[in-house]
Amino acid sequence: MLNKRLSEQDPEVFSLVEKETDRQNQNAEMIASENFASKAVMEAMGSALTNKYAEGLPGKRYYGGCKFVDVVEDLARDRAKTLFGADWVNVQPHSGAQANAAVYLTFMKPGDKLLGFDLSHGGHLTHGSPVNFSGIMYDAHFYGVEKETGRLDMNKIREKAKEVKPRMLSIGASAYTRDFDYEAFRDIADEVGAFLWMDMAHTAGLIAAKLLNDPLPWAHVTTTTTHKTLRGPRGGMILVGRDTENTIGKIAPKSGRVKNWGEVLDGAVFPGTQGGPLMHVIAAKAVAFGEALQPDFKVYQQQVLKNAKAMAGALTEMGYNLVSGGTDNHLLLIDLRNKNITGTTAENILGAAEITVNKNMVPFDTESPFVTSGIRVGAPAMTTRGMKEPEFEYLAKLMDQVLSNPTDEQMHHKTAQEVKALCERFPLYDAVAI
Ligand code: DSN
Repeated sequence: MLNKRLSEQDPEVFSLVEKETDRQNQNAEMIASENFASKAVMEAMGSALTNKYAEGLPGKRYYGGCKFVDVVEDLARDRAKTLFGADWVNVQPHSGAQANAAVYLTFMKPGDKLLGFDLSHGGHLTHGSPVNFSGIMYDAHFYGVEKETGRLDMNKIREKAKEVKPRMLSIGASAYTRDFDYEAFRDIADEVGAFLWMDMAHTAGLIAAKLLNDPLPWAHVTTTTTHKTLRGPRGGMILVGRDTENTIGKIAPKSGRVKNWGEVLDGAVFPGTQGGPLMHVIAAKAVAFGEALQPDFKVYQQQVLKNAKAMAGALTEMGYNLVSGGTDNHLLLIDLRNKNITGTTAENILGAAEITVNKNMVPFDTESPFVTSGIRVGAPAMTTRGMKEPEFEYLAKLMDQVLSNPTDEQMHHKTAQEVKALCERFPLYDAVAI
């Protein structure tokens, strides 16, 4: 039983894995937070390291038999430090939300004030939404984008921070198409005596490639997922930049027992919010960080930006209304109100045409979060397949032919065939991805 392949041991699950792999192979994957990990990353995730308990940190575990996984975790930590220029990292968070939970546990007490980017303007659930632990346990306040520009106004954020006086000021988004001014955020945090936390989950790959501003010199703590633009396994990570020791110390002097803030954050991951680390995923993170340190990773990220811009240009020419007027990163947020179509309908009909996007609130949305007025579209996954500007312009045209004919099922079917033909020109995985 132990050495049987999945196809032999469990044909039912094997067949579903096969179908999902085929779907990924034949589909235009445009969800901005998704990407395709390499086979090497997936192989590490499917390895015998899944069997190992290793609570604690390399060299300080609560279990025997950790001599090899210790080296794996050290490799992951060292590579992440090199990639982001960090002083300290923890690679154990099972997800971005788990990484964020450890940040709250470190810097906030229940009831403390948070000032975060409003989810309905492009922020994230774990930045104070009332339905998430961050909004339930902490006193969450929000800043958002300006109605006229779709962009953040740092003067307005400063005013809000002076009014709220938060214990922690958070940055980071799941649907914001512009870069952040970290220096200005830090200046505001210093003025009001707040910790500054950046959640770079969406843009970590672009930041690693030095194509977007770097938060690490400015934020006291930075979190990320490892599977979006960073193109690794599903998981999370916490990082601390070079200057953090001194700057955090000024806000919250250390207690006698605390040697450094990295140590406090380590404790907030385990035993604070997690049990045993997923050593197979940590091995896959090490592989992904190794890939991201290669020169072709930067070329990939440059192409992500070019592709997102090409698609933004093509959609704008076809009369689509992009929030903020375009993009500086890997994603577009399309306000469909001038096309008389909701986000839900758009997601469904594009899905029928094998183009996968997600419905998304646009700032000042008039529809509910279940309906929405917009869709979010991202370039990372199709860029990983090797597509460039002409293919992204073509994808924009295919999206338009569906969105302009919302009830024409024949057109959706025809588009699905065109998507399939395009995908066949840019092969992804072999028949089964394991
Ligand atoms: N679910 C992710 C996204 O789609 O942006 C954020 O956690």
